[in-house]
Amino acid sequence: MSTVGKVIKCKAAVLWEIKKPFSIEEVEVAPPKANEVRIKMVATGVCRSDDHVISGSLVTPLPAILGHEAAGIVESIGEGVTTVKPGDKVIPLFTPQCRNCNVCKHPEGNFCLKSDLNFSRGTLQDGTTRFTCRGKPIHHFLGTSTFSQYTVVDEISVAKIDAASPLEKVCLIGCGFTTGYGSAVKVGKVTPGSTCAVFGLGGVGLSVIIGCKAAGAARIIGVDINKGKFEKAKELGATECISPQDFKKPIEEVLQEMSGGGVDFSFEVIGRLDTMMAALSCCQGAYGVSVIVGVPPDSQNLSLNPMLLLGGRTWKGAVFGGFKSRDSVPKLVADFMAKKFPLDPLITHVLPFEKINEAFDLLRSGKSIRTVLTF
Ligand code: CND
Ligand code: ZN
Ligand code: ZN
Repeated sequence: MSTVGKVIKCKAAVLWEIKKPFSIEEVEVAPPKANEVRIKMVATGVCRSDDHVISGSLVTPLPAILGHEAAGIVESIGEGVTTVKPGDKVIPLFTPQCRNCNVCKHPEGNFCLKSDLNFSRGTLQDGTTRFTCRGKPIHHFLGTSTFSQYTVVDEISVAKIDAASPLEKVCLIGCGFTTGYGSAVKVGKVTPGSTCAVFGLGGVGLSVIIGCKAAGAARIIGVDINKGKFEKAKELGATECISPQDFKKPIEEVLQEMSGGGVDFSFEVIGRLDTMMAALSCCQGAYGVSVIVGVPPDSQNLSLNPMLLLGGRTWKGAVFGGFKSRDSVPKLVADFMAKKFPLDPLITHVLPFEKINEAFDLLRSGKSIRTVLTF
């Protein structure tokens, strides 16, 4: 029986309050309104940004259905939707691309003004939600909410992808891979022969390494306090790996010495203020480029001596690897299908969706890179 136009009852992982596990609930998912798309989820990755919500360091209205790294199949579309149709394989986009705002019209910008990261409303673009649980409206997260068997997204937050693509792998193109890879090739613009330092060797940091290698970096130094991450980092292109805990002096000094005065490119892929400063300081003072990829703790500031920048260093950051999402995601999926980059090494665990709390425990204990939850 067709579900088009009807409310769908299905399972979702609801986060009722911070610092608590998800609760698997029956939720009601309303049909898509105009310019919206309802998606049957097939696979979703677990990214540290979702965990930042649980820990309270990334603030979004609760209760909510989190999840922002996924792939699925369009179940139905609302009035006026032209870019996807029922049956299409799609990736939901936590950074939308409205194609009308100043950012979307700028050749370099990708952080569309319609992104919910700007407002933290926890709704779709029309300001309302499509989820209900136990009679209560449940918030969306970043316009994606992929920890649900069905979700509704705005048309500006979804990209159609190759019908032959394996959704349980390309879901990583919805965040981790793209964010890391783009941070190297598009935001940092890593150059051939350069020396790079990557702070944080999780799914996003390892994807930065894949990008640095693809861009032709000669040396890629991985930095992590969990030495269990070193082997995979080397497999993906790191030429050396170090732990700050093995040195008495600050890690930025160690990296300056290792690179003869400072690395060309550094990336912070953890989400901590101290490592953001270390990453900035370790890059060469006249031409080094440091990129913030990690999501910092809510409402905290850094103070720095402007001399760090006066000599010519560049300090920048980006969401979603600087990629314009709707334009780039289908191309990245095509590149994956053409074997231009790997995703398999990033996927260490595959679990049924119901085991979502186990997946987060694996992430927190440092045992997983990416766990893919399948529906
Ligand atoms: P994950 O937790 O898998 O990796 C972080 C790594 O950092 C782990 O290997 C830790 O061992 C390591 N680490 C922790 N503390 C330290 C420390 N003090 N010194 C050195 N290493 C340390 O996280 P992930 O790869 O999923 O995500 C990384 C960050 O990227 C995180 O902050 C996440 O929120 C952010 C992110 C950003 C964006 C974006 O668009 N900019 C999108 N998604 C995720
Ligand atoms: Zn826009
Ligand atoms: Zn993410």
